[in-house]
Amino acid sequence: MLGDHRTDKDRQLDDVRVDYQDTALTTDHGIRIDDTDNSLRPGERGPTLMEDFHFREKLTHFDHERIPERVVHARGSAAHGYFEPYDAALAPFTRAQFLTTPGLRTPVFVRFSTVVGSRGSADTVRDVRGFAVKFYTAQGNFDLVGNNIPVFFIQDGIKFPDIVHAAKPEPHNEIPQASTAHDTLWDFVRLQPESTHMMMWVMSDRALPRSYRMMQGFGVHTFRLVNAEGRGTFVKFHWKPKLGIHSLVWDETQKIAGKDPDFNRRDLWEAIVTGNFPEWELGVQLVAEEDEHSFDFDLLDATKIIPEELVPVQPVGRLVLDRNPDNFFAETEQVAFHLGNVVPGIDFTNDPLLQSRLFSYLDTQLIRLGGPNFPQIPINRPLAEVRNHHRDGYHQMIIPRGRASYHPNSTGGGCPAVGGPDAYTHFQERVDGHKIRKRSASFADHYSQATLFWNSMSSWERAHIVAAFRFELGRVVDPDIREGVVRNLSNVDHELASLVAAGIGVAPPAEPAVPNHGLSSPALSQAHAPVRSVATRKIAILVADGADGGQVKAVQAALGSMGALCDVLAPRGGAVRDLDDKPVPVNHALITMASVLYDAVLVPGGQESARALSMDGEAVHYVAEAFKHAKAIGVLGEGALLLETARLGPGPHPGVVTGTGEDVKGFAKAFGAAVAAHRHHGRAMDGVPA
Ligand code: HDD
Repeated sequence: MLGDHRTDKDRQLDDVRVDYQDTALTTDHGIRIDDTDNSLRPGERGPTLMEDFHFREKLTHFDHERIPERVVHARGSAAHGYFEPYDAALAPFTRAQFLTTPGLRTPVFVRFSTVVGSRGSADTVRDVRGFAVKFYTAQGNFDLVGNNIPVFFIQDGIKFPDIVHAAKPEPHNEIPQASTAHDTLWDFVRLQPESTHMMMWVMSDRALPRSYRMMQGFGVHTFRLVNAEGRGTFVKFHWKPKLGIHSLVWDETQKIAGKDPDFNRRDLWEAIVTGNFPEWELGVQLVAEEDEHSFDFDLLDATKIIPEELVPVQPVGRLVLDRNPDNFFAETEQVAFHLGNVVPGIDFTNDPLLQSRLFSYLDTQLIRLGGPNFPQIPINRPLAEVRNHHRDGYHQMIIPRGRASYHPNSTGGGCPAVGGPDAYTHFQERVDGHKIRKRSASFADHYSQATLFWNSMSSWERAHIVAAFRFELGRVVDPDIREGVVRNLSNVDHELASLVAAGIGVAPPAEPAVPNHGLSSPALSQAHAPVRSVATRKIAILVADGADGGQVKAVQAALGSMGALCDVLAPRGGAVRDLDDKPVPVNHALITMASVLYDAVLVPGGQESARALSMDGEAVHYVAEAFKHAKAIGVLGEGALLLETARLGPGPHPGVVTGTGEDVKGFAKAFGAAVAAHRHHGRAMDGVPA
């Protein structure tokens, strides 16, 4: 579905879009084909003939259909949209016009991904999520290739192959898929303490986003903005989701991985199809060059954040995704991001992780996309004009005319000309030093910010982190590795390490040399995420024959008007009959879905329906499981029977909303508020078997 406007990128893609309606089948060379079901053979039972050019072409193309998947971030999905700055607030800091021209809509293509799993792995695994944005600006493409976690595992990119090898499935048997719960990753972690801060984030709910639309994005590195006078300002980029930051719970993610491995991909796709365009706000943290050394961490160290309480995040613009790709391979798979794609006004810093990426992204596209002309692939083509002396190579798509393919030249009138007001000029930084392989002493503190993160968590976030460490380390076979990690964690917080140790059969660790510093950063906690909204939340309404059809209609209308998406589920597909023998249309049979695919469950009244559902293990499980996953549950009238059958323990329970059925509107309001709160972690739910 198209958004309310078309971008220049969208129009550029028109040139290569192909439709097949009312066309005839041809070979790749345009010859019409009379039969594509039978190969050419002498006699009906004879061998296939070599001269069957259509057969050969069809099979050859098929045989060569796959390209290497991305070495990391192989699984992803993407969408088109636009970015627009709110105002010219950044004009004193950067020449980048797309950031400083109010009302200017720059087309973007955004790809979200998991990191470790292969292309066909499940969406909801515990992992970092990629958040890569290609801005097609009038000054050329700018790629902001970030993640949903603001720090990284390592400080120097020379260690990237090591961390990725350790995290990927183990090399001898390629197990486990899309999971870090195995020996090699944790062996790396215990031996490379700089990864501790990142592992705290990965063990937190940040690694289990409810939706790409409900997660933050971060440029991670400190970049540099450069203004017209050449003055630099350090900058960290942040994306904040309009719908707030929300996560799934671990048990739920594992079940979704089986029930709907495309959960996040489908969510993004459907949100755009239904016109609920995902939106984020771009924010920046700015640090003047002269303040470079005024923090107790190094701005060039990608394992550190700048706490928002020290440098506030200044909102500068919004990103809206309003169009799904036409073709997954042509767009989502072939898009090539590269940190080195910067436009005038944005520059790098000497962050050694950033510097290494400047090499890796270009290099990887050469093997993945098969040669140096990948920038000509439609999704990668800039809107800005491309003119240079690069020539030839596999799959050259343009026909460069004239004799001059060198500079300087007179045969081409000296063109393409060098320079001009829009030309990129690198920030002039004085650099001086000996050639050495050494980390700066300012990169040496690996624990303070891990502790800051832990201290900033609410009690339920801490419980989830401890459970995640217990799960992951519980799957580690080598006891030395488990112990090593626990020792490491003790430097973060002694109680954390002791709690983890208690769950994995490791002796409690010794008190660390440096005690917990006691500092926290409230901005890090999801418990403080300000946005509560019912918009696009999915609600399962469970019915059987004899349901109160009036109630079903009324709650659907009330919740729908708040922006919720309601599905009616029943033991069978099609329709059930209500109290008055009227049909209630059913969206899905219970067995084709699961409570884990919804944000909340609601059971309307109707004695016969409630009785039938309470005898149906599938329906009872919906309620018990939603309870276990801290989701809102609503029951009207006789629907309460399901709460009893699900044996949830004595109420009232936070987030479980009951109503008599007389005031459906009032009930819907209270239930809507419970759904908007996302989860109700204060419940006593450990004893519920689901
Ligand atoms: Fe990377 C892909 C994000 C460090 C090397 N990376 C890739 C993608 C994202 C990130 C979102 C997927 C892009 C897409 O959707 O196509 N990577 C990050 C972040 C990092 C980071 C936020 C740390 C701050 N990456 C990093 C390092 C290196 C790489 C240190 C190597 C030195 N990353 C790659 C790569 C990939 C990639 C091998 C694989 C596919 C691709 O580039 O296009 O070059």
